[in-house]
Amino acid sequence: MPYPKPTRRSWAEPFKIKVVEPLKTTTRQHRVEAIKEAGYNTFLLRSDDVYIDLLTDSGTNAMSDYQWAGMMLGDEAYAGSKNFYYLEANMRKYYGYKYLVPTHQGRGAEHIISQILIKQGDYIPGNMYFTTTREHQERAGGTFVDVIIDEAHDPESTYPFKGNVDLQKLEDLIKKVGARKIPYISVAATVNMAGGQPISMGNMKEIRKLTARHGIRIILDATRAVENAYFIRTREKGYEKKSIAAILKELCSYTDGATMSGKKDLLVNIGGFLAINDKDLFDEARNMVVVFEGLHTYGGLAGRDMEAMARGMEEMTKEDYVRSRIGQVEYLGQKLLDWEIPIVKPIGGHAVFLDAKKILEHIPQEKFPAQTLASEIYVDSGVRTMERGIVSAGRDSKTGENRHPKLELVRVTIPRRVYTQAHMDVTAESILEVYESRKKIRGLEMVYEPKHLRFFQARFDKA
Ligand code: P70
Repeated sequence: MPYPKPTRRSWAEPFKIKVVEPLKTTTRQHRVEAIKEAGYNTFLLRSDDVYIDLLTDSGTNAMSDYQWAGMMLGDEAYAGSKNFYYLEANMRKYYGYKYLVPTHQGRGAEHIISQILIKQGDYIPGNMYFTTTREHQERAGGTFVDVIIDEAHDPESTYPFKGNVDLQKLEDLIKKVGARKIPYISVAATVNMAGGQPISMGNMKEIRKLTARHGIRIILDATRAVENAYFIRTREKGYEKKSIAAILKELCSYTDGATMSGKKDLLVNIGGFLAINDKDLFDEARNMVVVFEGLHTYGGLAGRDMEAMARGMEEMTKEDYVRSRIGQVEYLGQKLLDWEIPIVKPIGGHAVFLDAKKILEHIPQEKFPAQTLASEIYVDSGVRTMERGIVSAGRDSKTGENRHPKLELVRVTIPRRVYTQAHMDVTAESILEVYESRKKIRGLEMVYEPKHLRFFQARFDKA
């Protein structure tokens, strides 16, 4: 009997499952009460009340048997653990920087580099803000200046490298405030708040040229640089045949150092580091880490955590892994696009970002459309997502006024190697359900606002 031949898939998850963690389903009534209790903030839900957890890809990854085996080799010495030296060697091999300072996670490294390099009254340009990064820059007395290209603020633009720095904006800032007031430019790869969008190698080279002329450093936020490398390979001329590992190392080679949240690319649950080429800066960083994190050979981590990170580095650049990782995000995003649900285009590396401004166009930004949408998706299915809009943007540190970001998004974030394609289908169907009943949805009002990084603990009520 003739039958329609399906198009053959070119990839499947490059692993099989050895251990499982049962998921819990809940009733709609239970979820209505749980989200009310949580002040309509998905950060305040208990994970026990969540079915599919797409809050973040940070520290939520599944480690491999190779990493778990490494955990047993943890050398829990206070000083000079062998796991540290292995991590240092692998950092040099995969990222190419000279010196390593381990930290408990990414913001630990952001704290140290900000305190060392930023003086009161300095300016730190960057390709869009990230919450913790900007917070540390401001605490050190600096002012963050967004120099990302305009396309990044437009969810509809399909420009392939929406993470790029606008060199004119950077040059204008240098002219305006003078290079001496710019200790470094903070360049993220990929750009989380823009929708997981990559920066091109060509752009990075141009940034290097421009900053070299003015003696300004480049500090890379390498948190998701592997995913960025994949986009360079698939989208940038001249890189089609290069390995992910070679692209990653080349990208880092144009920068002076990096802050890293190991909880993403490194396929672990905790950990981070600061990497730097300058010996004097390294000495200062090593001096600071003992005050805030721990001795310079563990930085707040157990030996086993450093071992898992070192082994994660060996797995993160494997071609089949990266393709399936980004392929899974793409699969979910494409489903939503097929149903004409507004999302940020192109589909990002670690998440699909729903355009809450468009989906809930009847709710003004002051009534928190993205916060509202995230809580509605949770009530519909128990799928947990995250607000990335006006709540996350916080208040201007000088005027105290609310910032009004152009992007009002809900991030549907995919942990690495954790969920299956069926989980993606269930998620997409829930988003569609909420999308179809969008006209009935009302906004929220904020009833409690914490002082720092308010999105984590803010509470809301129905408006
Ligand atoms: C997320 C997490 C962390 C992160 C990042 C980039 C590009 C640095 C860090 C900090 C966790 C998070 C953080 C703040 C608000 C919401 C969620 N991103 N740079 O879910 O690293 O968390 O290890 O200190 O994405 O995107 P760390």
